[in-house]
Amino acid sequence: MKCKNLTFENVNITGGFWKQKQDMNRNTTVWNVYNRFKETGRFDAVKLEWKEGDPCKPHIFWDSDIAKWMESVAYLTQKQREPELEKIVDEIVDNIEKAQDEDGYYNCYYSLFTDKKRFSNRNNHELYCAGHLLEAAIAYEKATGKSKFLELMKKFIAHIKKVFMEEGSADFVTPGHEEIELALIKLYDYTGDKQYLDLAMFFLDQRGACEEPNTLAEKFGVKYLQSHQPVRAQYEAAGHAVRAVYLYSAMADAAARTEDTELKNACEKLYENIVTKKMYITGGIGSTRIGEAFEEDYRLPNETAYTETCAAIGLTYFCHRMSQLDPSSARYANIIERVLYNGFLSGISLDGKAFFYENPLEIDLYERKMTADFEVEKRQPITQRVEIFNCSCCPPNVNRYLASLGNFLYRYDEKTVYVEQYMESDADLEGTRLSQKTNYPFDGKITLSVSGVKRQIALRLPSWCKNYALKKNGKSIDTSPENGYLIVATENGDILELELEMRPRRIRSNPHIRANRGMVALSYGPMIMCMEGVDNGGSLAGVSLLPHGEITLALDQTLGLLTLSCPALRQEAQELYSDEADVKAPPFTAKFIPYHAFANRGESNMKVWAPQSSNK
Ligand code: FUB
Ligand code: ZN
Repeated sequence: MKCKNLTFENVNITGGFWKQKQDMNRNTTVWNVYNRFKETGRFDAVKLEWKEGDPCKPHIFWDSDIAKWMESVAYLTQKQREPELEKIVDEIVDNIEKAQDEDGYYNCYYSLFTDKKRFSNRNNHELYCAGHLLEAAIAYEKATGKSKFLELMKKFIAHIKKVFMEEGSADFVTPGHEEIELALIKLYDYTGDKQYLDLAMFFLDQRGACEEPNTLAEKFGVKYLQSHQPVRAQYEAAGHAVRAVYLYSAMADAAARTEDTELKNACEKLYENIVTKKMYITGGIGSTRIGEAFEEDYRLPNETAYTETCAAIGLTYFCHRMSQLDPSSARYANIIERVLYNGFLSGISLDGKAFFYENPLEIDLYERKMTADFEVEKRQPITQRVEIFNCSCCPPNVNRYLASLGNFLYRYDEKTVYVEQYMESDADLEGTRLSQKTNYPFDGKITLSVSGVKRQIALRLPSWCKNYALKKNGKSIDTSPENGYLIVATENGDILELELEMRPRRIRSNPHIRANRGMVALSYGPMIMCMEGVDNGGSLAGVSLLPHGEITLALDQTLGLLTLSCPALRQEAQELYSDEADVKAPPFTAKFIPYHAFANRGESNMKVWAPQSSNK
């Protein structure tokens, strides 16, 4: 038996930090996204009633916005029926059925704007929308048993197969925005029908291997669409970050199903390149607004970090798939954890109503004000989350992600269960039942009760954790990590207690990252911390952290989050230039909150990386 990822259908997150997020998603976020999408015409566009002169002109990828939202409803429904939401999805499906062409083609934008030629503009997202609709349709049939949506989408896929694979009659060969590849592999897994894997392989094999239009290359560079080289020769993460990680996810999926070693090798190289040279400490990726793209190695500016929420989500998809290609290593789950608690979660407000598309690591309100009206190159990220964007891909991605978070907790084969993430939960892994109790990430204690079929348990030792204690049925066990896991033999009824030492850490970055030279960041457990002006007297300009001295931990009752207090100095206002001896920098205690919670108390300066003082 190959190592499998346990899917969220077999995992219930029952309490703690993530249950609160999942409840918020079910009760608030999904509805909020629905209401904003409804007001802006996204749901009604499917009715094909929009006319020139009406408000809310439909956009080329609105189908993908509502598809991701429908996929979220499917995941929520899988756990607990939601009749009101289900009714909305059923109505949309009825409208899609009406709008779908005889030949199977469906896209509400092209059906409204009939003067536009289908499959003529590679960058117009028809295949991207098809992929998201397909993912939603699979999820909806699984959750409800209703098959209409998936039947419609299978008809659409048959049309796509005909146009692209059989006739070659489209004006391009591979999608401008990847997504359909991974959706097709989901359909292959769900139906066992190899034609869907073949179509996914066609899109992967053709990418970069044939001549096709790349109209944005002049503006965003030839790598923008990841078709500058055949995929098996791509070793460096490049171009539009969301497109890239969706592609790499599909490549990893394909490699796992076809045992294509060249594809696997490319995935390993791409993974390595991202996590060692192109990823922020928060797990954010895609550093530049220009082309929403990866930049050169180590170019990770903080204030202008683009780090789209969808790209963070996509990185975890890629890592999750990589763990199937390399099952014995905990490295992928470590990155997933980094993204989850930081660069993903910063994308949503604490009340679950508003979103960041960009997730910068520094806000300087003065600088921000100066550049607000600049052209795209210099413009900085917004400083407050909003409920909807013109290009609103991130909010429904957050919806579907939170609703299916259980996907990331466990992997297993006949011998071992790998515990990847620590969340209070119950899980059933073909005979082995696990119950996790934990207050993580508030502390590092995890109790795991094992019942049913016996398998050894591999507990991930997070990369940030230096000390730990492990007990089985109350007795200490002395075990060293193997590839990042603590492996324990278990029997029915065993109870494992793992205590991961969490302590505040001072982190330095690779000196090649110019923006972070001489800087230090603080973390606690999986959480990267940040300073906000609201806690630290407004300006953060003169604050430097002392290299030694105790960093203390506290609970902020209002935010419901852990905070750190770090000995620091604050340089007082002075003349433009002064002798060092004249500069006054009295001691000061800097307060840090988890990065993911920044910008929840109004506009504020913010910093993840702060200068480290040379004073003792
Ligand atoms: O193009 C569709 C989505 O909108 C992308 O994934 C995002 O980066 C944004 O461009
Ligand atoms: Zn997005």
